[in-house]
Amino acid sequence: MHANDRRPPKPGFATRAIHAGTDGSPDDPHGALTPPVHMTSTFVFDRVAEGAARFAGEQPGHVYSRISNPTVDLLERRLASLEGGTAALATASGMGAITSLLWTLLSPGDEILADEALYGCTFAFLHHGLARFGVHIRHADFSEPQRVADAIGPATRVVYFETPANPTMRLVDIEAVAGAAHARGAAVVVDNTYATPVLTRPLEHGADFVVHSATKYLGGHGDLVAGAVIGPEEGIHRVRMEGLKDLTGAVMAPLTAHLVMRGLKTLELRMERHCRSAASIAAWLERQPGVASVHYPGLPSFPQRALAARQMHDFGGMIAFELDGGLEAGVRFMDSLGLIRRAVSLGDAESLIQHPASMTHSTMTPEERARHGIAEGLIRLSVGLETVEDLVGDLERALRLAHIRVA
Ligand code: 4LM
Repeated sequence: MHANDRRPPKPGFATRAIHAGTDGSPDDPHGALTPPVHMTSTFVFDRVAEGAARFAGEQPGHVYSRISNPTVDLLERRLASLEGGTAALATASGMGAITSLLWTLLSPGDEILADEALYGCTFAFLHHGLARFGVHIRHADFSEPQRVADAIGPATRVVYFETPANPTMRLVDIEAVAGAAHARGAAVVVDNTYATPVLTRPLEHGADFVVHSATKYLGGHGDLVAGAVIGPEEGIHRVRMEGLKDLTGAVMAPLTAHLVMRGLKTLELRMERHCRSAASIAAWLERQPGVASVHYPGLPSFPQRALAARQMHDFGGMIAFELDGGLEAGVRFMDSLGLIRRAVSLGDAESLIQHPASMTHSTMTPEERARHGIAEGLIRLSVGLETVEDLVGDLERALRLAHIRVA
């Protein structure tokens, strides 16, 4: 750094996860360390003219908490900083984020091109929601960027994917797909729920918008449902004023914003443990003779290992695997677990296990799952923060009880 450069260096990720969005002084008249939770629906205008000016966008300031709220606003500034965007919009759920964004970007006659593997309710929103309102839905195998380039047509407005994808763990090369989409004038939306901004920042690779289920790693404690959209200032303003305010109304409550900010303080720390434990559990699972396949981006056997190493800072806390004996063996095994909880959702301190075909992806028909690469016997494990030896012990005991061969 030049000796005369007085600008402070850009704070690191963990510093921003704790402080971004504030100017360094307490946001509270009493000097409280943690920001106040502004539990209010509406905001008082001094005079009618002031209210009119705020409604017209001629004067800054809050109007009504379906549009903005100071506590939610602080979370939004923090999320924008962590994802490397200029603005963010917090929502009541991940689905609230996805629906608010896509209803803003798409009109009847437009087309959305999406990857094959997607969270089940996102798939359902496309096929049973948007499709009913005249939006055309198409899928391609996004693990091959050329297939995306070939599939984009003149009506394609949005290119949409998850990386790693729920539940298959397949990755998408964000830069290559964004290049193909932008060459044809389509906006790129990436669901970054699995990776989190600790591991991948899609905007830095050329994506236009990032969406999150903040219910998962961002909140991190299994005690809330929340979502977010991050992107450019103008685009986020449109999503706020059209998608959120008038179309979905999927507004985040101030107390939820407070809880997500509490979770964010330890996000980087938690991700380190999630990644370390998941890497050793994936390697252990792969060594068991009765385990037919393990899908984890950090394994040498993972087909997209090189892309994972290039695009992700670490390999995440999610593992998908199949057992010899398929679905029937998988059910026996999951029912034999003690410490690891049978539940949907992910990214919590508690390790959670679930069966996509009958749970998160039961929104798809068996034919749709087969077409989109989701095996009926696939098991999804969200590796939590418990002592890793205890998790391995639980998995080993359950494999033995289910009569599946262990090493
Ligand atoms: C689950 N997932 O997989 P809300 N995007 C992704 C997701 O995994 C989810 C959402 C959006 C699961 C929920 C039961 C990649 C959700 C939707 O649930 O609306 O916050 O997020 O187990």
